Amino acid sequence: MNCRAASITRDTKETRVNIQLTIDGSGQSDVHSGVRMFDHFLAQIARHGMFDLAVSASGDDQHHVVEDVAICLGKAFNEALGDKKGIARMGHAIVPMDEALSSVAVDISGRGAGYVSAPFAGAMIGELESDMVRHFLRTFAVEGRITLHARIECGLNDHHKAESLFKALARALDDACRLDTRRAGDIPSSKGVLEG
Ligand SMILES: [Mn+2]
Repeated sequence: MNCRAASITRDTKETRVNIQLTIDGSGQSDVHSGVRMFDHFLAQIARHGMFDLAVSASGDDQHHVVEDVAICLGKAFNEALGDKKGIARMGHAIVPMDEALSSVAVDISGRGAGYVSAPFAGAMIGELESDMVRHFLRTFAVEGRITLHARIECGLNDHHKAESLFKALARALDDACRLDTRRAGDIPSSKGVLEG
């Protein structure tokens, strides 16, 4: 099997981001964005998706850093999946964390769109602006050319709500990216192509 991996670098006046992603990994992560709570949530994607993920990011503003990490992570998935031959394509997960419950469904469709319902009680989760969770998911979906539906179903604690959402994202992506040997390398679309 080819190594499904990508390295993405983005260098602008606002941020510098480097991401290395291995789809068929072991859940290892090395994440440094300058926003510890964001690092914590990104690490969940690797750990529970069984991806290997290295993120190095810095910038002038938290909003810019989160946005540009989302852009680069989306591009990394899109590039690492290549022509998407043999992948399961769709995946979903419902993941609790204590009183919180989140659901994520993804379709690696070639059409990027994020539909996110993630209400938080407070403006901040640790040092992460709460609304950045929604912005991250939508930007990731667009750049990854992934159709993504993400919902916090219930919960009281904002940290629990966000963490269950990232864990559900991880499990859904793992499911959708897996190679289905029954497809024998076919592209899982009646059109014969998954663009992007
Ligand atoms: Mn936590």
